[in-house]
Amino acid sequence: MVTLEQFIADRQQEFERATGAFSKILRDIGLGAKLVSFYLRRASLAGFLGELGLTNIQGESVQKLDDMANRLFLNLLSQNPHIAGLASEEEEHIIQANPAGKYVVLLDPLDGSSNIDVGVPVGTIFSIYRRISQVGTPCEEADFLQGGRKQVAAGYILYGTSTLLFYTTGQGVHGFTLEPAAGEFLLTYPSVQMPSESSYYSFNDNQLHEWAPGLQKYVQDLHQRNRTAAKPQSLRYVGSLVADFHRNLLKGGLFMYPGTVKKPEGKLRLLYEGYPMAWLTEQAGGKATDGIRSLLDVEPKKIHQRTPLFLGPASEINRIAHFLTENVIVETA
Ligand code: AHM
Ligand code: MG
Repeated sequence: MVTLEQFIADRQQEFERATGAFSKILRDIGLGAKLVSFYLRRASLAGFLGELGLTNIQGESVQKLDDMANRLFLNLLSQNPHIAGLASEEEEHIIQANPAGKYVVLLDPLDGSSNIDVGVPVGTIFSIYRRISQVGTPCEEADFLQGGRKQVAAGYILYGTSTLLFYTTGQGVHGFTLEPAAGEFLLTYPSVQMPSESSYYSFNDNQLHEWAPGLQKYVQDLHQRNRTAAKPQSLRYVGSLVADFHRNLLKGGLFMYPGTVKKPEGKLRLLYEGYPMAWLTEQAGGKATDGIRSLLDVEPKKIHQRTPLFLGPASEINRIAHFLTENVIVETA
């Protein structure tokens, strides 16, 4: 059995020549995950469910557990001497931590929070960069706006039937399961590869009439293909990105959250959700775009920027790009 800490320590040379800085950051993220997992399991009995009565920077109602996870991760990580600063989906501005730190961390502390009250899995998403501003000075927004290809690590924690932590440092995707009695994440999914064919599709089609005409045709084509396919693709969508993504990563499937005529930039956030999931997808052999462009190459302009998001096997993602760029006619039976 290999623990998360052992696994990271063995691979530490991937980043920092044996300073241990990176291992300590991932260890703290793992510790935060264990604590959030503990609180989530007790939430309905301990009165942690429901709204806090505030709205966040995104204009969304903050749940009590959103706030708890946000404060917990920020408190924990801001004490880590290797972290110069933090950005959170729940916070308007970047947060200064330790000027001597070499890294900055971005977090979606509790993603899919509309699912908290109904017992559906939620997640935490993280993304780590090496700072570009001078060590010893306060970090700057530019440290967080380097672009997806500059991530040095990214991953998620899924609070589901078990608590899972999946991450990449550019050397594949590796997954760990929390063993609650030992309080350790154990390696259970080494070198994960996304199946090259889609078995599932995950999207909310309540705005389909507002999507680009090419994308509406793609959906028509998807249903059309299902009529004759030996193994038709099934719809699976719970509205919790980490849970929807995780299923598709292991089983093969498309996740998409497109923009609409009224909101071309979509709903999901480029830095907290888009880049980390895009890198994990690529590292698992899949493809990630904003519909047409590689998502990791989309230039970030502000920390709370939104983006359309398409993640999945290359065959399906390429098909979407084809429908979006060519005027494809779908033959209906
Ligand atoms: P959140 O960051 O406010 O929790 O919202 C993000 C969530 C994602 O987990 C999920 O993919 C999406 O919102 C679902 O949105 P919708 O309810 O519009 O389908
Ligand atoms: Mg989110």
